[in-house]
Order: sequence, then C-alpha cells, then structure tokens
Amino acid sequence: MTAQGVHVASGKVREIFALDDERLALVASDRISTFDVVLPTPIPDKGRVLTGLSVFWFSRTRAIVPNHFLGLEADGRTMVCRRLQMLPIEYVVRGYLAGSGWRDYRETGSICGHELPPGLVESARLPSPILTPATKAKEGHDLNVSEAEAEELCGSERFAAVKAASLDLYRFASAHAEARGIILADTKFELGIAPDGSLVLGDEALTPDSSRFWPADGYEPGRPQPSFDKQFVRDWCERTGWDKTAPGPALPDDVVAGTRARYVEAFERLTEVAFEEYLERPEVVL
Ligand code: PZK
Repeated sequence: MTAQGVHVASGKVREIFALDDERLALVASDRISTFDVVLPTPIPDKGRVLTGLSVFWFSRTRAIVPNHFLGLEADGRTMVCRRLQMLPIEYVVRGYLAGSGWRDYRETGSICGHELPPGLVESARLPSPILTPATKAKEGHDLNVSEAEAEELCGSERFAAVKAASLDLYRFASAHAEARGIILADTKFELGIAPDGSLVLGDEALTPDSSRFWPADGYEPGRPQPSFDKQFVRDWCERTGWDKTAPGPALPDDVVAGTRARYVEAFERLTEVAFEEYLERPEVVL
C-alpha cells in the first residue's frame, strides 16, 4: 500500500495500482523499450507525453466509445481510471502493412482471415483498415487470431460492438494524425466491461507505445518506415552491435535528448498544446 494504492500489475514501462473497488491508477514511467528490451536509461517526460496523449484521445473519442478515464493527477503521468473486467483479446486495427501483418501477408496473402489484394509492398496503405485481434500472451508475443476465434472468446454481440468501435476510433484518430503529419500505421485497443455491462475502452490509447507512428514526411512504401519516436534509439542500438538481449545498453545524452524531442513533437503536433503548458497544468489544458 502506498499513497497511490495497492500495486496490482506491472507492464514493461507502466504500473497499475488499485485505489479502491472501482478505481485504478495507471502510472506511465519514463522507461523505454526497444527490440522488446527495457533500456537502463529513461527518456525524461516520456511517461507524461504518453499519459497526456491518452487523455487527449480519451476526451475526444468518448462519443465513439466510452472509456475508463476519470482524472489526471497533477504529476501528469498518473491517470485515475474505472476498474473494468478486461476482455481476453486485444484489438489491433491496421491501416498499413507493417510488423506481424506484413509478415502474415507475405507468407499467406491474408491477415487474420482478411484476404488482401496481391502485390502489396511493405508499409503499403491498405484498401481499408482491418481489425486483427490477438490473444494476450503473458510472456512473449501476442498471437494473431481470426475474427471468428475472437468472436468465440468474446461473444458475437460483444465482438460486433468492439469491432465497430475499434474501426471508428482508428478512422477518427488516423485522420486527425495524418492532417498533422503523422501516419498512424496501426494501433492496439484494450476494452473491458463496466459493472453495468457496458463496453468501455481501457488501457492507454493511441499513444506511440500502443501504436506505430510514422512521419508522413518521407513516407515511402516498399521499405520499413522509421518510427516517429524511437528511430534514434533503434539506429543507435544497431550501430553499437548490441545483440538485442537483456540487459540493453545505456543511451548517450544526445540520443536521449533527440528521442525526448521526438516524443514532445508528437505530443504537440497531435494535441496542438505546448508541452510546457501541459507540464504546468496537466489537468486543465487537454
Ligand atoms: C488492466 N491491464 C494491462 C498491465 C499496465 C497495464 N481499467 C482497467 N480495469 C481493470 N484492469 C485493467 C484496466 C486498465 N487499463 C489493464 N491490466 C489490468 C496492464 C500492466 C501494467 F499499465
């Protein structure tokens, strides 16, 4: 038990505390992971950028789907949320071909049962966004499943609601981001059920840690795209010859500063709020 409640779970870069039976605190740290390894060097303000972005999206998408956000703490990195019964599936929406989607398409011509046109190249924009559900693995990578399997695990009425909500959220956010020079290649949603049985969006949402953000400037299908936020870190790690197993290397100051600047740039482009203002009054400016 701390001032923040009882610790209930840790992610790679976040912690969850139970405040009472109805409420949780989600705390985003400044830790960064790359190639699935958490690095020993934090990126100052990363947790506040990610929390601020989640809060921004939660306040602008509640008409599309209600979400668990209740309030932001003055530290800028702690969100107080409604406690939900989380669904056992995560809902990935893809508008572009990257990551496991690109791999599945190359091997089979389809992703999670979505037949795609032949001849698409890496990072291509899809004819329309697709939902590619995945089961949540405790360790290692999540497993893509078909919509039929997800429907079995969630119930078909609930699945239809989740599918519509996820695609609507992605369309709204990707249009907003693309107009501000950021391609939202794909993103992952986690949803849960409130005590009254209603469907509620949980977790973080539409952040660079739960999504692929690409700079629209220089977008070129046919190759992997640089990450808007993590590319300095990835490039530097590649140059060191690190074997990508834990522990990761400590980052030099210029890589830390360059990476922090990219997170702040993503925040400012998407929210149109100066990050310094958010730091002064996080709860009022978004
Ligand atoms: C919940 N996680 C994932 C694990 C993290 C996040 N509103 C909620 N109600 C109940 N449970 C959760 C949520 C949310 N969000 C989410 N685990 C539980 C997770 C570890 C660290 F920050």
